[in-house]
Amino acid sequence: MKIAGIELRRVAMPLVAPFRTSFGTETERDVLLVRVDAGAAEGWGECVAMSEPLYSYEHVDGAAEVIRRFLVPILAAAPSVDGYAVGELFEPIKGHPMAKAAVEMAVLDAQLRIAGMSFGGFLGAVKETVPAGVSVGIMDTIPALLTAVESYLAAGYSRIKLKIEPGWDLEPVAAVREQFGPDVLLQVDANTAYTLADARHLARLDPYDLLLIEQPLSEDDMRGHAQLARVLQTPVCLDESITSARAAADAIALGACSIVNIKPGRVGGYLEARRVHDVCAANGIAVWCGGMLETGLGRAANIALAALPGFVLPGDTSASDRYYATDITEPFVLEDGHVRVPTGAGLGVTVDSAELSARTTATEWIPF
Ligand code: OSB
Ligand code: MG
Repeated sequence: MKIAGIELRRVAMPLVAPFRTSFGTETERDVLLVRVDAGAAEGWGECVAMSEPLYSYEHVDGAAEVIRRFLVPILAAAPSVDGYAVGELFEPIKGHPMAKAAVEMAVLDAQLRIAGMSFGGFLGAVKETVPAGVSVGIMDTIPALLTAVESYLAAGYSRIKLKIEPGWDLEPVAAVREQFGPDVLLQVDANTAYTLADARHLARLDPYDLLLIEQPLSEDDMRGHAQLARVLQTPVCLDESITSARAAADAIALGACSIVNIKPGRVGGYLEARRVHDVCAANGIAVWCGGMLETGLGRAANIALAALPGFVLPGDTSASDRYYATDITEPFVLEDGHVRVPTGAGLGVTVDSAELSARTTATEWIPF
């Protein structure tokens, strides 16, 4: 495939409600989009880096700089490019998986739109719909949390994930269990807010029969997670720590987790995400698809990925209206607690150009 150029576009997406985690509060998603012009088709990529380096070391301005300064020249110098070539071409550049993933996604989208093949078909999706979970932020009060959880359950979400941090862990979990009963699929996500010294405290979550506890310790603390996993009954799931298929293999071998959250941006793209899935499947490790408050573009690709056979737990693949009043593509909606895997060519969703223009804060065209 021959590429004429790449457009970097910044889009401001106000969230329907503030989203608070142990690392900060988001009220507006500052999204970096990558548009590849391949002549016969254009392809879209969404960079999941956040405005500040609080979830991981990447941030939106940094990702844009890495793309324009290092990744685009590599692609521009290649005689021909496809989705598989992108990862190999970017190998010499260390790190910056979210920047790389956004470019790879855009190239794959263009290539698949030209080939008339869907993202799901390309990745190996085996389902037409996937169950949708929802990630519920830290709230000011327990009643506010219970109101939010009640409305998500009423909407049909099949799994609730509560964000936790020291001071907001046992009480919210106990309150949700007490209010909504033992049958609700419930899990927690600490986003690295604890240390191994909190092991006994975290073991007090055991009686609540949680599906998993996600990333309790630091990103680079594999051994700590292995030690923690030995004292908790709640299964340990890793998010931030799983930066590649190799990291997943290491974590599994060490006993650092028994479940893996797969986020394509965090591992450098959808092809590496599929390799993480394959490593986990080969080891009998359950996976689910994480989210980064994506627009309809990233959501479409995540939902396609979540339809692979190893994704046996509901993901953070919520309906669009959980995040945005209006999206830049047609919205994903809940159907009986599920979202539908797009079947059209490429991502299978169409950008609403009026909506996109209205939300755009900056554009930059880089010809090849
Ligand atoms: O840790 O999974 C996380 C959002 C931003 C950054 C990190 C995380 C999250 C979420 C929300 O939990 C997932 C979503 O619904 O998109
Ligand atoms: Mg997480």
